[in-house]
Amino acid sequence: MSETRPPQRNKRVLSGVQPSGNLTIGNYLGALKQWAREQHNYESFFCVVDLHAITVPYDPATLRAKTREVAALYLACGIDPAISTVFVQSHIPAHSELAWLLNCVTPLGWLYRMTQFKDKAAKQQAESVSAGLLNYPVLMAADILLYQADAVPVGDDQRQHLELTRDLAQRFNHLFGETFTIPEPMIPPAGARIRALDDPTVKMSKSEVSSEYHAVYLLDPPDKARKKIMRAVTDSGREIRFSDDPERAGVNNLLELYEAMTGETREAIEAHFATARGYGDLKKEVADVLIATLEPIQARYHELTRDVSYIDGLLAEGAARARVVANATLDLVRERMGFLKART
Ligand code: ATP
Ligand code: LTN
Repeated sequence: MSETRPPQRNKRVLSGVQPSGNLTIGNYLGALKQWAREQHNYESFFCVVDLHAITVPYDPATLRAKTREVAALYLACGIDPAISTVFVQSHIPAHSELAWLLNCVTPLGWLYRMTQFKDKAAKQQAESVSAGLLNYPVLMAADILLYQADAVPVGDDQRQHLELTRDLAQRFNHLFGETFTIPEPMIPPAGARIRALDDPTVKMSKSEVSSEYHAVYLLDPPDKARKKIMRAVTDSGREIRFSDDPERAGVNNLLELYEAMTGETREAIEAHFATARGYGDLKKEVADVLIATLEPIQARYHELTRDVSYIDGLLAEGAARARVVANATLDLVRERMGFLKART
């Protein structure tokens, strides 16, 4: 008897962003820029993870508007819907169903340990922290494992969630037999953890905005983006060098932004700024590069959103493609877990 082998397929990536606010330059450099590059090397699935965005208090009308906006920004940042599958997570019920099934094989201790849960829970009244916030990483694991993704391009803050996804996939495979591909994190060498401009001790975030000068948004007009960079918190020194010193985190962050946007080496960047007169010169150049980075994204965004039905149509096509892959995995999971098949 000949051995049956799984059919050969291209390596896959899957990733997503929550429609929980305005996309920042951190989201672009940590995630979307990698997606646009890797879509040429992998069969790619990019979803707007709306089910994740409801794990903290939110407004329904804003969620709906942001879901479309985030999808349009994926395309504006260079995701090509002709080669990548772009869809909305809640359009594929398999995500919620697999999340439930995986919840039943996830030890609670793994979830209580997650730093994102601890951080986000600490910011709310204890009684208003939802069970969904605790289960958030299980839903993320379901997103990834449904598509049998080989790699997951994300920023550095998602490392721990990826580790949990891998542990969960291994546990499932061990309990029920080989089912899931074990995914690898794909974290960019530069720009994986952009810090807040108003407080370089914390991550730049789209939903936790401490002041008007916290983040540069992808849709900020050029003068606003420039003003935010010019006001970025630095220190009282003048040396323009990469540094791990927490006292110098502000300047380091500006240099990392420059590094991630230009793709130049750290040596070349330090040499370039060796003759600068002070942080003002650095800020001016970072702002120039930033505005040049945002300009084509914004132009494409405005072009794409002239007709909202265009985005909705693409999302329908994306969902149709994603559904086939997701349902095939879900069928296998149901069988492995011992569910009786419904007669059709
Ligand atoms: P929220 O504040 O709503 O929790 P967020 O801004 O952290 O959101 P997510 O939707 O959670 O954004 O993340 C989307 C992607 O962007 C993830 O891959 C994440 O790692 C990446 N990312 C988010 N913030 C940054 C940042 N400051 N630097 C680099 N990458 C980031
Ligand atoms: N938790 C992720 C968002 C996310 C995600 C995913 C990322 C949800 N599902 C699947 C990669 C793959 C975050 O960035 N906060």
